[in-house]
Amino acid sequence: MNPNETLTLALSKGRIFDETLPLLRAAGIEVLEDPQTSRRLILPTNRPGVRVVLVRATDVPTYVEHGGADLGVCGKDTLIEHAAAWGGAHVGLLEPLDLGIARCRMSVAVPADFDYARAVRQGARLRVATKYVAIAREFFAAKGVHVDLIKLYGSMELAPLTGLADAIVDLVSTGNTLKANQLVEVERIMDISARLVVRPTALKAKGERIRPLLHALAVALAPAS
Ligand code: PRT
Ligand code: MG
Repeated sequence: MNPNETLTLALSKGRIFDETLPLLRAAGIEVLEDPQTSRRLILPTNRPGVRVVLVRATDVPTYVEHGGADLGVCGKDTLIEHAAAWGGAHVGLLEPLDLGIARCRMSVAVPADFDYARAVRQGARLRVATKYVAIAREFFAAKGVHVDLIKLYGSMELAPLTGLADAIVDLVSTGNTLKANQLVEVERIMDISARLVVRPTALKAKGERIRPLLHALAVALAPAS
């Protein structure tokens, strides 16, 4: 099939894939292979000309922006950090739908025995470990708290336990991970959910295919009345 006629949707394995599947199904799209059992990175669907590509969650905006995919699903956290990585410069992505899936919150957490409120009141300089440097920088700057940000790529929870940091900024959903590591949530920075993103040039070139899909997804999201 002519690549100009193919619609490519970028998803990441795990919760984004799992939670997007029912929405696609409601929009009439069945993904024909299971990423748990298949090693393929390009998955066919029941719709000729619609395919899914599996990429790292943090690579979804890049794939969509640069034409590796036409649409994608990724967390608002990822979108904010992606935009900031480019100096807040214009990122060529439209965000037409909040899919309301993969919900969680971005929070500040500290060891249970650390008096965060007191440290902030006293104007202490906090060492904060996070994967979400842009969100953390913006949040503490707005609060007028001085921070040394320590960029990590995973297991943020470990940082305060080893003395690497005083606090972390991370995603929280059930709170079980924090609890298991004797950390407590002391600030809720923002609520997070996954968004559908589209490249504007794809919408222009393939609008007759993309718009009905956006519409069907929006209908699937609408609360049943
Ligand atoms: O895992 P990988 O390094 O490949 O990439 P990723 O972590 O970016 O991907 P993935 O699939 O883990 O997350 C994709 C998106 O899901 C994120 O960008 C968020 O928008 C969203 N999401 C929703 C979450 C969570 N909930 C979540 N709980 N992403 C991560 N977590 C982690 C959190 O970082 C912490 O380690 O789960 C842990 C906390 O969970 P609770 O339930 O113990 O509070
Ligand atoms: Mg993860």
